[in-house]
Amino acid sequence: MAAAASAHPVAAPRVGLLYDERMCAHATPDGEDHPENPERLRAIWRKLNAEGVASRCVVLKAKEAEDKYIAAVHSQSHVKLMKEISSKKYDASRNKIARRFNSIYFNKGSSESAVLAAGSVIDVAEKVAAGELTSAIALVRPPGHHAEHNEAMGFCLFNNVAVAANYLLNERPDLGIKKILIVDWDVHHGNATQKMFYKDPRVLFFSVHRFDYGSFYPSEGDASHCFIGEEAGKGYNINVPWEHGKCGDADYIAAWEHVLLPVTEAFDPDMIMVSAGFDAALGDPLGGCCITPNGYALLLTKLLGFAQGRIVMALEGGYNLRSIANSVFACAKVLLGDKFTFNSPEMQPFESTWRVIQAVRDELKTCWPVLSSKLPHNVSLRIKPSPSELFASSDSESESEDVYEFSGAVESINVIQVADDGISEHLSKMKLDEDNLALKTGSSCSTAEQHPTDSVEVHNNASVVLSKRISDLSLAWRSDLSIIHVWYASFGSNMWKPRFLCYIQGGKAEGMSIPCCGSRDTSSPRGTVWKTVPHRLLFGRSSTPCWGSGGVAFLNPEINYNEQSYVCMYKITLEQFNDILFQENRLVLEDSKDGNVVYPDSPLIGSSEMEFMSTNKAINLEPIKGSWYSNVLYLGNEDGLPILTMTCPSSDIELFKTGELPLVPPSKTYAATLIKGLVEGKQLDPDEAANYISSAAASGL
Ligand code: Q9C
Ligand code: ZN
Repeated sequence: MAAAASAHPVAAPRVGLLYDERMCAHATPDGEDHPENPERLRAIWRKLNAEGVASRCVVLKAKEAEDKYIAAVHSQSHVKLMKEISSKKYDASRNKIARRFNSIYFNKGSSESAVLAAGSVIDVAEKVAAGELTSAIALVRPPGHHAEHNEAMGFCLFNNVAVAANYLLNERPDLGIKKILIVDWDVHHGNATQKMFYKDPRVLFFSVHRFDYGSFYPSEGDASHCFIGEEAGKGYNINVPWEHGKCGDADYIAAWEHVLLPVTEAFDPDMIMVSAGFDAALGDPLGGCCITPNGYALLLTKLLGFAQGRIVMALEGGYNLRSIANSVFACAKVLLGDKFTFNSPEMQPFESTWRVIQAVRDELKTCWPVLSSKLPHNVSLRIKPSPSELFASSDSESESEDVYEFSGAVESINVIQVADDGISEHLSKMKLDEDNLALKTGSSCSTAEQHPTDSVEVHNNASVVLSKRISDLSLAWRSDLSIIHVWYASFGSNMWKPRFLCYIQGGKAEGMSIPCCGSRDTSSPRGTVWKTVPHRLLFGRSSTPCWGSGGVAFLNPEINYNEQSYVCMYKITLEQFNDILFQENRLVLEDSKDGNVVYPDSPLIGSSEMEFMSTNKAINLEPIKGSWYSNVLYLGNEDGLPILTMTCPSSDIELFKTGELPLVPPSKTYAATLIKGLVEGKQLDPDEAANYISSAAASGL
C-alpha cells in the first residue's frame, strides 16, 4: 500500500464485537428476577451503539460450538446434559436438575445460549489468532469461568474461555498460538479455569478476586495464593486473593504492576484472553468492589503491550447494568485505540493489598525470579475499611442479590450499604444505648433486686439443676452485646449440637463429666451453618475436667491454605459468645454454699475488641492470658456477620511444636462427641469423621 511509505498512517485496529440476541434466550424459567439476566447483554449493546462504538467495530453474530470442542474440557455427560436440558424431555425435571447444581437455573433457551457462548469465544479467538481481527470483545452469556469439567455452577454452564483456549492450543497449531495468558478479573475466583489448566504450562492463568479468607463465593481454599499450579504447570497459576471488598482501581493497578505485568513480560504470551467479568465494578450488587470504567481501561491498556495486542475479551459476571455498560464501553475504546486520560485523585491501595501482593510474590518468586525484588516500601497506603464497612461488605452478595435493578452506580452502592450493613446498624443502636446507660444501669439494678436469682432447668440431665445470679452491675454490657449477632465457629465437641447447647442452656450432654452453667441468655442459636476453614485442627493438653484424660481440640490460629478443618457455626449474640468464652476459660464462679454462679462483670469481647479483631484477625485476651482459650480469632464472615472462634494463643502453638506442651490424642468419649457432631451435621460419614479426627491427632505440627 502506498500509505506505508508516508509518514504515519497506522492501520486502524480491527476490533471484533460479538453480540447476538439469541444468547438472551437463557433466562429464569418463570421470569423470576435474577442478577444474571438477558438485560445484561442488551444494556451493553445499547450503550455501544448509542456511543457510536459498535459501528467502529467488526460486528459478529454468535456461532455454535461443535460438541467435540466443548467436550475437550468438559465431560461427555455434562455436554450432553447441557445440550438436552432445554428439550421437551426435561420439561418436568428441569428445575429439579438445576437445584442439583450450585447457583444454576435453566429454561428452554439455556442449551442454545450455552452452545453459542462457547462457540462465539472460539470464533473470535480464532479470528484474532489468524490476524483477521486485531482484538475482540465477545458479549456472551451464560458466563463460563465457574463451570467445572462435569458440573454447571455459579451461573455458568460451559467454560467458554477454557473451551476457546483449548481449541487454539490443541486443535489449531497452524495458527501458531503456543502460549496463552488468561486474565480473570471477574470479582469471583475462576475455579474451573484454574483446574482445567492446572498442570498445563502453555496456559498462564491469573485470577484476581475477592477471597475474604475463603468466605467469598465460590468459597474454596483453592482460590488462595498458595495454589500456583502443579507438575509442569507449577508457577503457571496465579491467584491474587483480596482480603475484603472495597478494592478499587489502585488495588488492581498495584496487582498489575507488581505481579501480572512482570510475569507476563517473562511469559511472553502469544495471546491474552480476558475472563472479563465486570462484577468488581463500582456499583455491582454482588461484588462490593469499586473499579471505575477508567480503571478497567487502564488495566486493559497495560495488557495491550503484550502478545502483539492480541486480546480476546469474553464477558463473565457483572450485574449492575449501568456499571457493565460503562465499563465495556471504556474497554472497547481502548481496543479501538482511543486515547484516554486516567485521573487519579487518590491512588492509594489498601494496606491489605500490599500484604496480599507480597504473599503472592513470595509464593511465586522461585518460579518467576522477576518477583524476588523488594517491593517499594515508602508507598502511601490507605488503611483498610472500618470494621463496620468490612463486616458489612465482605459477603455483600448473600444479602444483596435482590439489589440488581437498573440503578446508578453510586445510588446502588448506597442501597447496598443500607441494605446489609448489619454491624454498623448495631453500632448505631449501641450508641443510643450508651446515651441511656446511666438510666439503664439504674433500672437494671432494681430489676435485679426484685429477681435476684434466675433458675434454669438443666437440659439433658434432669438430676442437676443450677441456679445463677447475675452480678447486678453487669447488665449494661449485656444488653449492649445482646443486639449484636456473630457466628461462633466450633471445631471441637461443640460441633455436636446437644453439647454446644449446654453452653447456652446449661447442663451436660452424653460423655461430659461435669455440667455447664449455660449463658445468661438461653435462647437457641438463630442459625447453624457448616463450613471449612484454612486452619489446622490439633489436639493438646493431657486432660480436662469435663472430658477426663486426653487431649482436646484447638485450631492453629495461623492460616494454612493446605488445611481444611470443619467448623460448625452457630449464630448467637455477642453476649452469648462472651458467656461461652467465660465457660471455656472457667471464669464462671460457683458459690459452694448456695450453688449460685457468678459471671465476670465485664465482657472479654466488646465492641472495641471487635474493632481490633477486624484489623488484626485475632485478639489475645490480656485479662485471661495463660488460659487455654484466650485467643479469639476472626475467621471471616457469613451473611454479613463476623465469624469468631476461640483457641489457644500462637505462643502455645510454639510450645506444642517444641513439645513443652503435650500434643495428646483425644479420649474415646471426646472423639466420639466430635464424630457425632460431624455425622449429625451431615459433613462426613462415620468412617470419614473418625479418620478426620485421628489424622488430626496423629500428625505432628
Ligand atoms: N449465597 C459469576 O459472576 N452466588 N458468577 C451465590 C450464595 C453465586 C457468580 C450466593 C455467584 C456466582 C459468573
Ligand atoms: Zn463473578
